[in-house]
Amino acid sequence: MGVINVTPDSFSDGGRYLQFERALEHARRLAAEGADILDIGAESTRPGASEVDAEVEIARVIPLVRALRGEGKLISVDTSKARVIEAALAAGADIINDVRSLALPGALDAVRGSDCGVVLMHMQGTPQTMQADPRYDDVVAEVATYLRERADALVAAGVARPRIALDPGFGFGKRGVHNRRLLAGLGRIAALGQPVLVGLSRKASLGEMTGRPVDERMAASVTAAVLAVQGGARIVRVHDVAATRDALAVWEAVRREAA
Ligand code: 7PJ
Repeated sequence: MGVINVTPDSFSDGGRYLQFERALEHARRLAAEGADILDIGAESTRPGASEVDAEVEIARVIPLVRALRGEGKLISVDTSKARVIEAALAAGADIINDVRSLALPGALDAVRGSDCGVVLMHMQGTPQTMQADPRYDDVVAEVATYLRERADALVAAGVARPRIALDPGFGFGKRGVHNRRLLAGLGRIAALGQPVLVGLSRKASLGEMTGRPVDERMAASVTAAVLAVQGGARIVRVHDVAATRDALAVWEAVRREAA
């Protein structure tokens, strides 16, 4: 899964069309590099980020969904708001990727009437506060329990189980040690029986382990992606698609000989 952010750039207002053109070009590059899924997001969920209005999210995301559908890739929309989910599905999105696990008002209802895939992610707290003081007794057990209960709630609401993928939510209300334990214990999340998605690409936890700033974390991100797949992840959400593809090709080729 390749990451496409459509957020206004910080040094010029760019104009909405320029922003769209840049994001489209980026998405097509990730597709050419071998992404199977293009994940489009307009709401920054970085620690401390402020919220984006639904209309703004729709205006940024929907033109991209329309432009990219029919190009042979699955289209995922990274959002939490019911109105954005409805607009994304109407525009042809295949997957709703929600860091809030469809907990906002109307979000669950918005996916029930479709056959889209859904990604449910664990987060402790909210993006505004989540990194203040995250605490767990047993992070892997607590995250697994949350994801199992949330998946069961969706199934009870009529979302077929094969539509649901689970994500431990690296960096979302987790300290370094929590992220490391989750990656080491990923098999216990995979054992829930749903496909697991992991997003560690360029995240602060990798910065902590390597001492590298965000634009120098490709090697760490690729390593994390390989460890995630080895640990049972079926989908990795990454910025560096070509490098991740190469690394997974090596992992896969060697694994075949061992089997
Ligand atoms: C994730 C995400 C993640 C899923 C972001 C960033 C922050 N969606 N959206 N999992 N992270 N499913 O990429 O640094 O880990 S935004």
